[in-house]
Amino acid sequence: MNEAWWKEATVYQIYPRSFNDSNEDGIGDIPGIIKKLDYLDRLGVDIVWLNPVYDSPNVDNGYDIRNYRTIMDELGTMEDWEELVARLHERDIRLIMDLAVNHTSDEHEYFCESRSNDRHHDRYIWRSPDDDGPPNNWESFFGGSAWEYDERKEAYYLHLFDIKQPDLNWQNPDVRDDVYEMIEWWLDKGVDGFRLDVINLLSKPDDLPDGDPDSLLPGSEHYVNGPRIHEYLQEMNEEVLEGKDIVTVGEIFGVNINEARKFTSQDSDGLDMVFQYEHMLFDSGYERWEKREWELADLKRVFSKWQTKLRDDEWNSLYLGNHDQPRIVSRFGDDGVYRVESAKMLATFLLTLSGTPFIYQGDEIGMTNAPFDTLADFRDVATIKPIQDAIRAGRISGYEEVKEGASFRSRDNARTPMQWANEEQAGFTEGEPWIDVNPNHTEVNVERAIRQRDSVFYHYRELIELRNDHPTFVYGDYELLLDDHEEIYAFLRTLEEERFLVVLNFFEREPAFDLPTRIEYEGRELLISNYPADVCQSVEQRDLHPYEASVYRLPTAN
Ligand code: TEU
Ligand code: CA
Repeated sequence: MNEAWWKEATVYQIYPRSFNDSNEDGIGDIPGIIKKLDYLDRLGVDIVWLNPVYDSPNVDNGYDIRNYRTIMDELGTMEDWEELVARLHERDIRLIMDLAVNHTSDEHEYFCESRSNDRHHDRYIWRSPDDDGPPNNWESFFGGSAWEYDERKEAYYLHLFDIKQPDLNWQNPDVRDDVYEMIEWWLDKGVDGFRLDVINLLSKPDDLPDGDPDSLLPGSEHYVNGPRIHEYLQEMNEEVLEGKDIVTVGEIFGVNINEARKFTSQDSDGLDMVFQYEHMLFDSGYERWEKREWELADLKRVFSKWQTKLRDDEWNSLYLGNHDQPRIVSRFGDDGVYRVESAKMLATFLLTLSGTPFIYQGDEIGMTNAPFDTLADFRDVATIKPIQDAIRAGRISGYEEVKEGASFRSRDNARTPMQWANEEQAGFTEGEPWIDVNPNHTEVNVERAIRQRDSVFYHYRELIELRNDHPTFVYGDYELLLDDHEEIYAFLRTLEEERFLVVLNFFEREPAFDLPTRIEYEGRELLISNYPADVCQSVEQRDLHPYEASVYRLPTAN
């Protein structure tokens, strides 16, 4: 058992634009975060992951970086950032920053030069036109060709994301050296680690071959874990990460567990953990607005694999949502009648598994998806552009046609302002928010959650405490029970003499719960539940309550 502080930690993800506005301009900012540190302390988290706060023209809310060493004006100053780190550290909370180095903004100094005067030409991926068309058929994550033609330069540049996010050319050692230097610079300023944005997309093959036109994302087969990816990450590790007391988590898109191992294994790339993507894909379809039904069997299959198949020197991250995904109660729970119960059930799931849990802001009060009645309600380029393109191409008649799926899947669901109180604009801002607050803030808000002893908030807090008190939840073995049950997800966590049983009902129905007879549960103790204790005492042969989540300590581990 290789112990580490970041394995035992609980992470809280802050999307700064939507967290708390301190100066009435409608945009969350760093001073706004500083005002809420008591709240984070109260929740009991150990690490904050901050989405990008660097200077940026904001086509992709900060993932289009213009200058890696300054803070975006709207979010505050470098002094504010320094104060944030100091205040967090005073409370023993560490800070990890977002490292987005697959691409920069097209307003980054080097891209401007590569465009206008050829200096730094090789830092980006420029290609001459091929028979008057783009160099290949690769498509952007945000829809349309991944190539943009520059009239003046008479060449195309590659952008896997927005037109204003040109991909860096990682083949160029100058690009890599700059990134390593920048990492050092932030480490010297006191950051405790990084979340590495789309880190497995850095390496593109030399000849840029066409992708399979029928695939979900033509071209991705060539740059997802491209030819030199592990070489680059090993180099980054050796140059700047290795041996430092920091934590790194790589976002790896479209990677199976065997591949993923190379990223986290200490004798390979040496990242501390990865965000795997499998459980984010099984309810999505070909189009951005497609919503497919998911089955509990899918969730069990994916989670059980990641719970059991990592080696001793490999580690897992745990997340159910983030700033790119629908709200977790709306997706995996119930955002209607059983909002509170299902939010607590998902919290129990997240915080009793092996790996480092990441809580996305607002999930700790059970925030839900938002309405988005018209296309104009959205702000996210990844939602708006594909719909506009489809309307323009005549593939759909208008937003109405795709509203149900698009409003469900939009990344903006996670980006509506944090709901602090039953006040104008949810207490997020005194001005006009950059994106509408969810109308249900009258009911779902922090103030109320803090007041009510049985709120989702306190459930998260208790689960975090439970995890801190029992290393079994962090390091113990995982064993799935009732494998084929369609509604109940139950598992054991065992470490030496300690054993816990976690029972989760993922639906509203009230299935009968029969434990396998080989499990010793005489003398069990209920540790936490989302229903009153007296109704959850018995585990053998009773019906579970809607969205029930109960955790028991079992007598021995044999
Ligand atoms: O996300 C990568 C990514 O693939 C997602 O945007 C994906 O398209 C989405 O999850 C599908 O629902 C990272 C960041 O998390 C995201 O916010 C950025 O937009 C993107 O990279 C580009 O930097
Ligand atoms: Ca502000």
